[in-house]
Formats: sequence, structure tokens, C-alpha cells
Amino acid sequence: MSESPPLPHRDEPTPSKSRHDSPPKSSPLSTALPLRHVYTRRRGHYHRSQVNQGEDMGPDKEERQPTGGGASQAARSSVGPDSTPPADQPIISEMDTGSPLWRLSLGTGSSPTCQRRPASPPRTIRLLGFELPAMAPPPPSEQPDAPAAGAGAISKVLIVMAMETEATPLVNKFRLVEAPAHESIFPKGATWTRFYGNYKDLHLDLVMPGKDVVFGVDSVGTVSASLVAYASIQALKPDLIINAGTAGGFKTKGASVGDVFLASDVAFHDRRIPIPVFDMYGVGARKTFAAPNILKELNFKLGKLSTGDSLDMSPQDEEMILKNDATVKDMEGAAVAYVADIFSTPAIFVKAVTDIVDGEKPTAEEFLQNLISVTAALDVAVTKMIDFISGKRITDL
Ligand code: FMC
Repeated sequence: MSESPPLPHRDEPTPSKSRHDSPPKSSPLSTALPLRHVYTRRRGHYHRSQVNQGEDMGPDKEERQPTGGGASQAARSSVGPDSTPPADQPIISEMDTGSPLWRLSLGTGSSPTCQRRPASPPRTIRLLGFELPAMAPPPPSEQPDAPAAGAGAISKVLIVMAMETEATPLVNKFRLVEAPAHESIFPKGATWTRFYGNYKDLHLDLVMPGKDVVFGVDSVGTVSASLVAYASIQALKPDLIINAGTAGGFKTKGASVGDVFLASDVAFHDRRIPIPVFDMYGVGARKTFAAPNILKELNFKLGKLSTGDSLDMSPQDEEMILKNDATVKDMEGAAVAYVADIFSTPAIFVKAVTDIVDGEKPTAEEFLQNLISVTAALDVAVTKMIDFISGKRITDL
């Protein structure tokens, strides 16, 4: 992969002030009724709440975001395995749970992170002949509000990227500087890097996992992306996350090299766990935060994103990607969505197509050939997006 020009470094500390004293907790689990997250505006505030499917959401429901929304909202999604049985039918025939209450949420693509547990969960479950401990008790049931973005204009945006080549043009464009060591929010020894600065009325943080200590290449993939996203959201408490990067595209779904997509949904395609319900957990399908105005005003394409830890595509991956109905394929998106959901932080996924997965050319070759030019398209797209976000509230997106 090509060398990038050196990125600026700043010695002067500029503390980035946190808006929130404590991070929101992850959503409790549910096994009773499928729940979904709903974003509503009440008295100008942006609230995230859980609603039983089919339940009336109250008088302000007309103020809801058109497609729900959420960090990466795990509501009913069409991404995911299509083998989901009807919601009133138990599906775990092999699982002796010891509790009639232990009915699992069956909404296709519903995420375990947004469901509630029954009143008395079993201590153990029997699965395929093994006695396994049941899951830990749920956290206190309070459901955190979305980050304070609802109150006013968005002020802190966290951009999560994977490759230095992708990030360098944006670092330069926004005149971001590297956080000095004494201001690091990351553990000692981590290669993760953070650039920050103010642009218009926004405070921008751009983070990436940096170079692998052994091989010296960008630490692409889900593990590094999750870790750097987790540490960054925890410390910086952004109002909004943008996961920007390159991706493979499927021409049969209308993708071409250089296209820029917003992901409507994310899912994994290489987490195969052929055990009931674990299979859906593996796919981890969730809807992303809906940003209809960004989509309309900035002319992005809309498509589903499938994430896995390989640049190429095995036949099993291909099968899952098809089930995920994906138009674009990357190595980080669904992992960042998972972390953003833990913090209930809205996240947007912007992906520029470097290679056509169902085309003639070998993926690695096409990816390297187009990386620089497509990175320029990504740079333009993210800049337009940041300009659009400036001065807006989350609910305006
Ligand atoms: N498949 C998976 N990932 C990518 C891709 C493809 N066809 N093209 N570009 C990518 C992205 C991944 O998210 C990584 O960050 C990087 O580019 C490839 O190493």
C-alpha cells in the first residue's frame, strides 16, 4: 500500500472538554417481547427509548425520525438470515431453559443489545447436551438518553477510519493536528492515533488504529476498529460518529468504482455460528442512524454494508453477503456500529468503492490500483458531510 505524506503533530495541549459525566450504559437484554429503539424529539430534546413492537409510542410519535434511527439502530432490519420463524413460535427446541418465560426475541436482525430479559432468567441453559451458565444479570434498567446532541447543534464529531492513506487528506483539509503523548486518551503502547481540531463550529476528532507493531501496515479489520472506537467514544463522548473508509462494491447491486455510499444497514458476513439465535447474533444485523437529509442533499447512494475480516470473499462469505442483501463490503463498519450502539451514539457509515467484488479483476489488485483516487472521492464526500452537519442538530440530519 502506498506511502502517505507525514501527518502534522502538535505539542500544545488543547483539552477537549467532555459534555457528559458518565457514559450511557448498554441496553438490557430481552427475551419477552421484541423491543426496538426509537428516537423522538420532545421539547427540543433528542430521546432514545425502547418500545415494544406494536405498542403505541405516545402523542409525539409524529416527530419520530422517518426510519427510526439510533446509534446504529437494531430495530427490525431486513438484513440477516431469512430463516426467522414467526414471532409467536418458540425456536429453541434443543434448548431446555427451565423457564417458560425464556422466549427469545425473533425479529429478524434485532440486536441482543436492545432487548430486555424476563423477570426470572434461568441460571443455566442446556444447549446441544451441554449445561451452560445463563447470561449475567442485566444492568440496571434505566435507558440512557442519546448523547446531548438533541438539545442543540452538534458540536463533537468523531471520525473513525482504518487506513492512513484514507485519513491523510482529511487531516490536511481540516488542519487537524495529532494529539501529543501527554494528552493521549489511549493506553500506553497502543498504536492508535488521534488527530483533532476545530472546523467551523465543530470539534473534530479523527482516530485510526495506526500501524501494526510487527508488520508496519495499517491495522485494518474489526478488532482494531472496535478497540479504537471504544476507547475514543468512552473518552471523547462525541455527539455523532462517522465511520469513513473504502469498500468493495457489487455491480449487480448498482455499485461502481468511485461511488460513495451511505449504509442503511450493517451486518457481519464471517461470523458463522450455526446454533439457533447465536446465528443471528453472529450476523449482528442492525439499522444505522437514518440521515435522510444528508442522503438527499449530498446525493450519496444508499446501500447495505456487510463487514468481515477479509479483503477477499470466500464462498461462505458470499452466501452470507447475499443474505445480508449488501451492496458494499468492508472490514470495519459493523464492528464500529456495535460499539456505537453500546454508547447509544448515532453513527453514520460513508463508504467509497475501490473495487468491484463481482467483477473481473482480482480484488487486491483493483483495490490498490484505485485506493488513491477513490480516497480523494471519500475526502470530498466527508468534507461535504461535515459542512452539512455544521450548525445542525442530530434530528436535522
Ligand atoms: N472488501 C473488504 N474490505 C474492503 C474492500 C473489499 N473489497 N475494499 N476496500 C476495503 C476496505 C476495508 O474496510 C479495509 O479497511 C481496507 O479497505 C482493506 O484492507
